[in-house]
This record gives sequence, structure tokens and C-alpha cells, in this order.
Amino acid sequence: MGGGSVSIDNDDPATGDSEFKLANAASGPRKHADLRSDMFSLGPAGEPRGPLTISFAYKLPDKVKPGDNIALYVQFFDQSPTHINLLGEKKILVGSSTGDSAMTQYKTMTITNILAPANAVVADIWIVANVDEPWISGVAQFDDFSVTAAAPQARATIFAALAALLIGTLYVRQGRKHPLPMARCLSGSFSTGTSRR
Ligand SMILES: [Ca+2]
Repeated sequence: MGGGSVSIDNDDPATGDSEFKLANAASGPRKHADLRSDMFSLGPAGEPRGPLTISFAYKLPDKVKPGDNIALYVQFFDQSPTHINLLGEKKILVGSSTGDSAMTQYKTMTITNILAPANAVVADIWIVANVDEPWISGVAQFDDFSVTAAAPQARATIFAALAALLIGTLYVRQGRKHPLPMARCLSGSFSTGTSRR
């Protein structure tokens, strides 16, 4: 962070005892603030995956200037013992893009159908004020983040049907069975449920 500020505060949570707070009120390349979650697992690369849903609560209590937005990125990475590479990201804007200003209550934002790159194994959420998108509209509060991934129902069903055909073929040819691939599901969340004081 630079110029702006980042904190976990206890004064105005959406739920629980605390909330994340970013603030930046001055323009210029050195004036910004950002907050990044821990990385969370997406499950093994190459496995069938359902689309992700991200949900969070936000409140922009100050007057939001035209064109100002806080940018949230869901970032997808591959990972090995020697490297970690950004493979893709989903960008979400709140602020003038969502028509919010001088909010007196939190709103919940839910984004569905986010597709992770096939080779991604971990992801994080990066919340940014005044880097790619201008933000000199003061405080932005966030709480109650969650990321879920549905089991890949439709694809799993098709895959299972194909696998059954293949197994039938193999059974005829080789006289033995192969195990069915298992559909995977993940879920994770992070929030500021506990006071740090
Ligand atoms: Ca909270």
C-alpha cells in the first residue's frame, strides 16, 4: 500500500465484530491502497470443475466521485515448488460502476459463473484502490467474503456417460473395469469474524 490506508476495523462491520477497510482520498501514482487474501485451493489441475461464485458485502460511505471504482480481482495461479504464475483473473468493480455513493448500509455483491483456467490450482482475491481504476473517494469497507464452486454437474454427467461407454468398451476388450472419475467440489471463505483486539 502507499499513500492510502488499509485496516481491519471494528466500528462498522456487516456481520461479526470487524470489517476490512481501504481508504484513499488523494490522486497521484503514489496514492493507493490494496488488500490481498490468502491463497486458497481450487483442487487439482485438469479435474472437471464447476464455475465459481464469489460473494462479499461492501459499503462505500463517502460520496463516490464519477468514474471512481474499487477493483476486486479474483486471481488464478498455477503452482509448483519452483514457481507460481498468474494465469488469469476476473475483475469486479464497485463504486460508480454499480451506482453506489454515500452508502448507509452494506450491499451484498454476488458474481456467478466465474471460470478458472484449467491449469489453475490456487486463487486469491486482491482489492485495489487507485491503481488500475481511479479511487479518490475515501473509505471502502468490505466484509463476509466467500468463494464457492458447484460440483461440475452438467459436465460430470456427460463425462460419466462417456466414461461408462468407454468402460463398457474396455470391459469388452479387456474384461476388467476402470474406476469412474470423481467429480470434485470445493468451497472456502474468509471473513473478519473475530476481533483482532
Ligand atoms: Ca465481519
